[in-house]
Amino acid sequence: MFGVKVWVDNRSSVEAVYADGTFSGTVDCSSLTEGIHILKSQSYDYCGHLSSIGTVSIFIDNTEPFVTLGNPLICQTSGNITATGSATDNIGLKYVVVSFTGPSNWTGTATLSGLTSEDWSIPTIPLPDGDYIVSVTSYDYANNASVSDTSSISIDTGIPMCEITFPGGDSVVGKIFRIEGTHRDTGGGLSAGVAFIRSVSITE
Ligand SMILES: [Ca+2]
Ligand SMILES: [Ca+2]
Repeated sequence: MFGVKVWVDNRSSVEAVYADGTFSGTVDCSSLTEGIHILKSQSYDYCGHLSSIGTVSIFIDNTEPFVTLGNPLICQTSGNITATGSATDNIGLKYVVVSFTGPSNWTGTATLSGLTSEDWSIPTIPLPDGDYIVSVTSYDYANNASVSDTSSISIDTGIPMCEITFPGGDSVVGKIFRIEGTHRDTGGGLSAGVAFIRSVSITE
């Protein structure tokens, strides 16, 4: 019988998988308090010989980080989008991932800045027109993850157009006359079609 035992502090051990001079396994510390603990390992052989106990100091972090999406992304008239926000953790942030889901998807890792690494931002990214859902996920060094509230954004680079189609130019009209026109737009703003102005009163 030979193998490796791994345990935390003085609690019950788990048997680690031994293979080719290395060992690996999973240690469940969900019942332990946050903070500093000692991870220990010891190997044993067929004759019952025991190795010295190896120790590693670990910090158990069960607290999820917190992340927010900063600048309100309501309606962008440019397809070049950026986003900023903040994130915090009790120990430290590992990274922040930002995702745009819509007509074209974009996912990238934000840049953390500031003395406390609490501010994040993404570079300017080009996205085609349409409606997008933006979400931000932060990870700490223990791989605890936290997702921000999602935000919606409409990217609309299409400029609306409006023109009078009736009466035509140089028309002779009475005091009261009918007017017709069309408006068109792209990018999720006005919908294409024909609009009728029901009544207009013009005074000098
Ligand atoms: Ca944490
Ligand atoms: Ca538009």
